[in-house]
Amino acid sequence: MLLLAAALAVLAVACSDDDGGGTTTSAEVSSTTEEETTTTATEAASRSVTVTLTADSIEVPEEIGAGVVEVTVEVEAGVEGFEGSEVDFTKVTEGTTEEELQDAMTSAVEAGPIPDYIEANAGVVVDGPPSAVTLEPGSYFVWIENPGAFPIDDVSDDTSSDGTTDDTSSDGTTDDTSSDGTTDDTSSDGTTTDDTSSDGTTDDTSSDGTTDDTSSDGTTDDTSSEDAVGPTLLVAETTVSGEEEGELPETDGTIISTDHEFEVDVEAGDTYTFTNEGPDELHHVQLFDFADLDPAVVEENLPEFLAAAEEGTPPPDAFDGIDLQSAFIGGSGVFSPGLSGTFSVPLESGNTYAAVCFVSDRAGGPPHAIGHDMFEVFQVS
Ligand SMILES: [Cu+2]
Repeated sequence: MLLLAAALAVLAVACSDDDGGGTTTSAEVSSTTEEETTTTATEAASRSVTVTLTADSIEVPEEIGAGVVEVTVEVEAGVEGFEGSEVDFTKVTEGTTEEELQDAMTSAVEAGPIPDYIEANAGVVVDGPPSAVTLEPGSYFVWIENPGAFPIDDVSDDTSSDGTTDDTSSDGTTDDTSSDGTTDDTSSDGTTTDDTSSDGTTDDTSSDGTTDDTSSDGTTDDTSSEDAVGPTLLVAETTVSGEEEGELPETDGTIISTDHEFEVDVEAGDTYTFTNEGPDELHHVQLFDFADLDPAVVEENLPEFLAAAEEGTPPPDAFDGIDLQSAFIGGSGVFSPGLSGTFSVPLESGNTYAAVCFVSDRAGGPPHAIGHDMFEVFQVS
C-alpha cells in the first residue's frame, strides 16, 4: 500500500512537472522540499542527494535535479552488509514496474539481456566519500542489492510484490512481452526454489498485467512462502527533472570506456572520473592492484587470471599468490553511454594496475573482460 501511494505520488509529480515546471512540483512535495522551494523558484529539486540505507529499505528524495548530482550514501547505524555494494540510479521507461526492474537486474546478473525499458544507468559505491554522477531527466528507480534477502515466511513481502502490481495498470503492455523473455531468469533468482512453482505461474505473472495480480501473486507467494527469499533488490522511486546543470569536480584522472575498450589517463591519487562513451553498451571500471609486478607480465597473464577467477581455479603462477579478491581495490558504478561519475580508489605511484569491465552486453553474453578482453593494464607514474 505504501508503495502504491509512493508510486502514485511520483506519477502525480511527474505529470504536474510536465505542465508547470519545477515550481508547482516542489509545492506538491511540500513536506520534504518546502524549504528548497523558497531558495530558487526555478530550481526546486536538489542536486545534492542523500541515499539512506536501512536493513530493509532505501530512501531517496522524491525529486532530484538533472545534471551533475552529488550523492552521499548513509547507512543506518548498526546495519551491515552494504559494504562495497553499488547504489544504482536506473532510468526506466515511464510505467515500468519494480517487478520489471527486479527481473531486468536478475537477468543482467545472469549474463542475460538487459531489456529496453532500462534506458540509462549511473551508479555509486556505498563506501567512501560522496560521488558526483550525471543524471538525465526521467523516471528512476534507485536500488541496491538487498543483503538481507533471506528465507521468509512473511506476508509483508507479498505486499511489496503487490506494490509493484499497482503499476500494473500502466504496464500491462510492456510487461508481458518482456517478462516472458526474462521472467524465467527472474524467478530463478528472486525466488530460487519457487521457480518451479512460479515458472508454471510465470505466465500468470505476465497475465498479471491484467488484474489478477493480487490473486496470482497471492497464490504464488503463499505456495512458496516457506522457501521464498526476501526481495532481491531494495528499491525506491524518484524523478529527475529540470535543465541539466553543473560540472563534475576535478579529480586525479579519467578512465574512459568505449565499446569495448578503456582509455586510462591517471596520476597517483584517490579520486577519479569514469565516463562511458559507448556508443551502445553499459560499462564500469573495476581496478586491481598488482603492486610492483611488471605490467607486461600482468598483461600477458590477465586473461588466465580472470578465467581462473571465474572457474575457481588457482591464479597463474606469475601472480605469486595474488588473487582477484586480494588485488581488488574498488571501482566505479555502472554507467550507460554518455554518463559519468566520480569514484574513489587509492592509486600509488609506481604500481601496476588493471582496469577491468565485468558488465555484459545489452544483448546478453559473457562479462566484457572475458568476451571482449575489456581490460587495460597500466602503471601509475
Ligand atoms: Cu564493459
